Amino acid sequence: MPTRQKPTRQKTSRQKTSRFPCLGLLCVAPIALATSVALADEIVYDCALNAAASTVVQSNDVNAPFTGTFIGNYEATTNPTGTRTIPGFFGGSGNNAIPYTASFALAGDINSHPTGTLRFSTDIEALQVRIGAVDLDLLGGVPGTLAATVNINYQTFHTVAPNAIYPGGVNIPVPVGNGTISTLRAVQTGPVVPGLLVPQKNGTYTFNAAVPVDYVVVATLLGQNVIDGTPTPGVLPLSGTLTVQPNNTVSIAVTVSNTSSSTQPVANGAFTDLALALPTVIPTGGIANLLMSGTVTQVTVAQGLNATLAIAGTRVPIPGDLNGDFLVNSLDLAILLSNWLGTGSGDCNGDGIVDSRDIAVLLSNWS
Ligand SMILES: [Ca+2]
Ligand SMILES: [Ca+2]
Repeated sequence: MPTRQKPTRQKTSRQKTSRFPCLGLLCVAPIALATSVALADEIVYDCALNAAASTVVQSNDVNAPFTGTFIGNYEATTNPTGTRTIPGFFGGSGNNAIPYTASFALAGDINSHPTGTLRFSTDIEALQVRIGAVDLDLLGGVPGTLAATVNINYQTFHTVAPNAIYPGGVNIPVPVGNGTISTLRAVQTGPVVPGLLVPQKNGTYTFNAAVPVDYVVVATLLGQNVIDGTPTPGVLPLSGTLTVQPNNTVSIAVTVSNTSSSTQPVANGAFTDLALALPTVIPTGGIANLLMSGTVTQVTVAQGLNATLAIAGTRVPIPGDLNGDFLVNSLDLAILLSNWLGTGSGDCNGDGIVDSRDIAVLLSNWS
């Protein structure tokens, strides 16, 4: 395929030097052309992920320490048979708040089919690729669910209804349902990222690029938004193979392998009266129904991302290319002039009239 690109370039150069139309009103044209030479061999493709053929395996390890108190769900009028909590091994009375320290843990893999778009610009002659406008939904719109556990540590207490003793000083893992990661996006920040195209066989090129992105994560744990979607700067490393195809398309196979870990403060992390079904310790086999209140102050998220992305790209139309052959030349100029002061084809800037402003657009993209 590189040899396919060459004739286009040579043709382009020839047109620049010998076939430029000489019109009186276009005497500034050579300057405009000179400034466009650097981009002459750049071909821009709008690209989209093929979700069915793309996979993401996301390994998660989310940990959020928190402290607070819990109390039995007994209530004299509304729940008189509920659990009561009392400090110590025995004795005491009433229903008492018991201090605890704990951590939420959320771990496991989420498999998804990602969606998204990005823009590839290639310059086959210069062996360069430029990557821009990356916007990937790594979950493909389908929230991922992980089992959540609370590891809880407290001073010795006992319960009534059921009658049970909870010796203090040990970590008790309690399954507490699911955590959900509802959003995982990577959105490019900053300008396009250049990469080197390394020619392979059969019109394919390999490349590597590190794209600066904001990762946007929304995660819910026990009904609380513990990661609220605040963009977090990161890097999306892309390694891939680009194949230039006929019909002005490209196919791109990309692999992503990345690990990250960060600790963020949690704003508004206070919660009250969260239902906690705490298995009894002595004797085992029962459930104490507690209401837990506390404050989550920070969350640590460690993630591994392994993805295979299948991407298809279609060449972006060139402003001023009025006949759609991806060249801007005298054929397009003829179309423009045939509609002079009219509307429709030739109105390159979309202002409703074909005039000298459109000539300027056409010339600035002259092949
Ligand atoms: Ca054309
Ligand atoms: Ca116009």
